[in-house]
Amino acid sequence: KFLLGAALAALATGATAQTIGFSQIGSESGWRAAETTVTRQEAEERGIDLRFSDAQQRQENQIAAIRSFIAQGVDAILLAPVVATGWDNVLEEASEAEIPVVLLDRQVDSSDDLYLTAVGSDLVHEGEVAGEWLVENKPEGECRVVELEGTTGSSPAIDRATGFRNAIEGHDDIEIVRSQTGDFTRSGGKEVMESFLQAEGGGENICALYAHNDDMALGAIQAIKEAGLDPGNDILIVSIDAVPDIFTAMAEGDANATVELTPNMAGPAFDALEAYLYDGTVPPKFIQTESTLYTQDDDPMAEYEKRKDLGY
Ligand code: GZL
Repeated sequence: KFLLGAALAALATGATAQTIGFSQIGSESGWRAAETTVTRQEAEERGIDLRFSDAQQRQENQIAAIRSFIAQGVDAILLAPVVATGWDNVLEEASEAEIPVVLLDRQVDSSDDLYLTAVGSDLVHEGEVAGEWLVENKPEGECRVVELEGTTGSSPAIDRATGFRNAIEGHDDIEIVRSQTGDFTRSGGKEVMESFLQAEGGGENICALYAHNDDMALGAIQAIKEAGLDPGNDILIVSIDAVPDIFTAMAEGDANATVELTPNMAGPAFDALEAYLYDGTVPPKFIQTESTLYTQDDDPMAEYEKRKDLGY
């Protein structure tokens, strides 16, 4: 109560708005690095004292960071949860300390009583957009697809797999023949794509790659080239995030389509927190960000220019 009162008093006097702890997953992808950059910028603009923790993609480090933020008596916590399960206890502790938690870019299986709101895209819909692009752009006949999944147990890996399968359902000439996690990293995408190529006769009979993020697709493109094949033509490449480097790949004909994920989850999160801390406005449990498809027809280098300085 005291904390909330202090925060309200501070806000009422227009003093420094809030001290907010941010438990970030890590920097596994260009998109994640951009999210961190944008969050710092948004906090700076709002006069928020941002306490930042990089968990190196380990849930135990995130849990420890949240406990530290509670001990510091922060006014609120941002959490990008690396996986969907295992959060009940620490979220209960934040709730008991009356510190609101806002989820960024991934979801948790915990009861939504345990967080104020979640800011993110419709992860299932992203997978559907990717799958629909393949349905409409695949070559005639059978299309054997390999899939690079995100971090095992993360809500984007689960939901993007679901969405893609929703879209290709009923199209019997499209078949996902191999799926494996590349952990959302370029190196992971390259290593797993190398194994897919070896397992699939050098890649001659792979029609398309669906990667849950652009960084894994970019790693896979390297592996496809090293195998002597032409990414974007011999093997179609569809992924998610819309990072700058996927647009240069598109301009070179090495990638075909991406679904944009904004790195600015913090803006809506800070807005919701200020409304909540300042005048008790309770936000909806989910604040959805847009998902837009970009292909080689959308002037990729212009899209690259728009994004190249955003901290990816
Ligand atoms: C999705 C987000 C994913 C990005 C990846 O909302 O959690 O995590 O698509 C990142 O680039 O690793």
